Amino acid sequence: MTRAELEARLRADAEALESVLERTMEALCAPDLLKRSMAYSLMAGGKRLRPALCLESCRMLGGDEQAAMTAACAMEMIHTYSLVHDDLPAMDNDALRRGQPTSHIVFGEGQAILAGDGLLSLAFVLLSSLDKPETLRAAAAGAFDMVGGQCLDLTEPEDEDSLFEIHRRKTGALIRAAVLAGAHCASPAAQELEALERYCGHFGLLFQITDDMLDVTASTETLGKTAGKDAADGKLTFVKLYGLEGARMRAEACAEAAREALAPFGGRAAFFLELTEATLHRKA
Ligand code: GRG
Repeated sequence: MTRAELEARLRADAEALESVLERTMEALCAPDLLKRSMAYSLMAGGKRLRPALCLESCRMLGGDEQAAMTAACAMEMIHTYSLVHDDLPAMDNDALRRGQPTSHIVFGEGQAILAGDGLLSLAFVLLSSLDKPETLRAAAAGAFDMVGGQCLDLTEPEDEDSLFEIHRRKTGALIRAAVLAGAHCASPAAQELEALERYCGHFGLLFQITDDMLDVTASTETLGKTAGKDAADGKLTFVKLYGLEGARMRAEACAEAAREALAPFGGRAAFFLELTEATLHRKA
């Protein structure tokens, strides 16, 4: 798969996702303010990475794409909830996300908390409608692990081991959940699941290391969130730990290990191979 083909596929996946998200939000029976605050963050764009991972792992294994689309919507809702809550004054206290003022700036803190609660709950309403226990279990485990990562992050890690542990949970768990939720919309063999889990471990770390690199190399405008915030807050990041060049080398090693993990899938892994390469060199 070429870079242009990858980008076209990501765009198509995102467009399909957004139209289902829009319909889902319109059909929602809830107070108008809650619907508006949930939709405000959910429909604000973003890379839609987790839905793409979910849809593409299902596709790679020849599964039920309609079920994967429902799971993909749920994954994006869980992800968006985590961003809304992470931006709250009690957490990371950020005013900009996905290129627009954060939920608590627009709706107030109470409503932002509820918008996140609503998104998380709705995700599980969708997942429970699927009658696919493994998909539900993968998403639930990922969401729970992510909360654990955030809990550890609030304790301000000081060493390398705790930084890896936090990001395995905080970033890695939802990426893994998205891939496995999609895979379970097919009938994956045990070896395929093991290979996907290995891939997710390396890809999740790659995604976080490049996220830390972008915090110091990219602009607020490009990122749609406040650039340089980690450094300004004195946070321990992979860049602080290894330096920019060291972080780049770690990212390359992660990408290489991620590619190796995909070997059992042969040509079927074309999307994931190119996504790994694109993530290594991402600019946003
Ligand atoms: C509040 C329970 C709770 C969890 C918060 C997601 C998160 C955990 C914190 C956000 C800060 C952060 C750097 C998290 C690591 C994961 C990450 C890189 C999130 C941003 O994901 P992108 O870049 O965002 O895919 P878009 O907006 O493109 O979807």
